[in-house]
Amino acid sequence: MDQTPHTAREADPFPVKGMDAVVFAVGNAKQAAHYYSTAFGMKLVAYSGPENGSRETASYVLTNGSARFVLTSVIKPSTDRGRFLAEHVAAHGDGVVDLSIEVPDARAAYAYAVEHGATGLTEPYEVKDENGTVVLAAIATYGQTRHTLVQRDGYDGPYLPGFVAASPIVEPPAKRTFQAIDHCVGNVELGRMNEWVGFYNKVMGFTNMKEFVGDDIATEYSALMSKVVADGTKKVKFPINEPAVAKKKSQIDEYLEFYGGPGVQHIALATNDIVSTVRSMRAAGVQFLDVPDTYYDTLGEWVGDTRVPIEKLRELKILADRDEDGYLLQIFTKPVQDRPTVFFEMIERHGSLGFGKGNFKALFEAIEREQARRGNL
Ligand code: TYF
Ligand code: FE
Repeated sequence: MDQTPHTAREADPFPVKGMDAVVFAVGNAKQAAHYYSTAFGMKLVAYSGPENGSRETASYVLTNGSARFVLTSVIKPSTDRGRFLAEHVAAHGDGVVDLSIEVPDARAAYAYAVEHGATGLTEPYEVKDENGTVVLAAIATYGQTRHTLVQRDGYDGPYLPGFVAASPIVEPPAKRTFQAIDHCVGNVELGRMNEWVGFYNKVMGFTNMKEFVGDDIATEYSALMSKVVADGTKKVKFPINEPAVAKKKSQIDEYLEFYGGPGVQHIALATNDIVSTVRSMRAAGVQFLDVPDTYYDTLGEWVGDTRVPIEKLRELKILADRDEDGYLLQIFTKPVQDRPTVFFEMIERHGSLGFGKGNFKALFEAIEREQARRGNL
């Protein structure tokens, strides 16, 4: 039962239901759909393409629990939308064009956002089919990224009007690899993190979470600064990174250079059995960041007991962190395309609402080793 007092519910200026989808513009959505099916264990559930009236783009919708990815590629641009997507891929490579957010009232959310300084990209409009009606609107965020605001009102189709149900590409794994989107991270230019944090504060009423990487840590070893904003219910969490001027070239600068500007850096996916998740993803060929063995030599001393024995974490190179609320287990993939841009995180939370602050040093050193291997450090 919803225990939220009535007044608290009313007080939320920008209520959200959760992430609706992460929408990727890619060079070859057909092959990307295969990768996210076979390597990430996701299930193809919906499709839109020339066979059902979309002659300009092909889109594959994959889910895993409540997590939804939409992979779109351009077949033949003929409208502004098609040209935008084609140019997005040309400029940025495969990347995220849209962090869609499900809201109870898209018209109200759009009006609030625009009134508080957001750039409106698409005014609220209705789309309907035999499965019901959806209201959509979109606002701009960092770089060429947008937030589509999706009001579903019990819509019963496989994704949105215009999409048809599709069968899985392969049989999904017996055991689910992840079940939700935990957080979505953006990289912005040097000196602009606070501006974007302010954007989410003003435009969406999101508040800052306590975890952040400040000046002190940044110059010491991380070469980045980071703050986290979240909606009132903490279902939507957006960390924002900017490069820091440090001894070495920042991993955020590497991203900005190869992505061609600000954009989504990583998507964290929540699992309740990270060991089996990592085993099956590794077996399917997903590459994760290497962690030096010495990390595990002292881990037990400060992280205490975890569900997974330290030796198993060592074997699979899973990181662990603890704070006053509990602990978390996490691991990071290498970039999933040739450009050193977008990557994923798998995270198993046990009480902790943090982002792995205790791992920042080990993690950023691992990222920098990869950066050096690419000749970008
Ligand atoms: O989302 C986070 O804050 C953590 C830590 O380049 C992190 O996953 C932050 C920056 C980064 C990689 C990981
Ligand atoms: Fe993260």
